[in-house]
Amino acid sequence: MTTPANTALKISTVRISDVNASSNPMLVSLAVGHGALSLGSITGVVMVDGNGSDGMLSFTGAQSAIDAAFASGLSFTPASGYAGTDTLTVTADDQGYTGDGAAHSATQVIEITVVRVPTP
Ligand SMILES: [Ca+2]
Repeated sequence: MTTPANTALKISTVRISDVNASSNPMLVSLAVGHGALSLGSITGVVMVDGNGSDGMLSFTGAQSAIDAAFASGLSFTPASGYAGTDTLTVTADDQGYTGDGAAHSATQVIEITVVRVPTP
């Protein structure tokens, strides 16, 4: 994904799925290296780290609530003046509610390129 410098990017390609989790809450962690993250709506999820200004967010919720939170719009705002590459890492952990008792996690990585905009 690509966004101009100093411009927020809506990320709609995050999909969390864990066939084992059913309605049990999963822990979702989001992290970027060079910017801030925010969600449009957090109805139905419980924020563990609700302040995305440091580039990290985490929350727990059932599958349907997590889907709704991502559908409401995940925004990445590059750090002021930053241009270059960044990586959004999304980790989902079923917290060991099902299966063999051990927590299982899945990670999705989304590459982001922040493009420098020529100043007039
Ligand atoms: Ca944070």
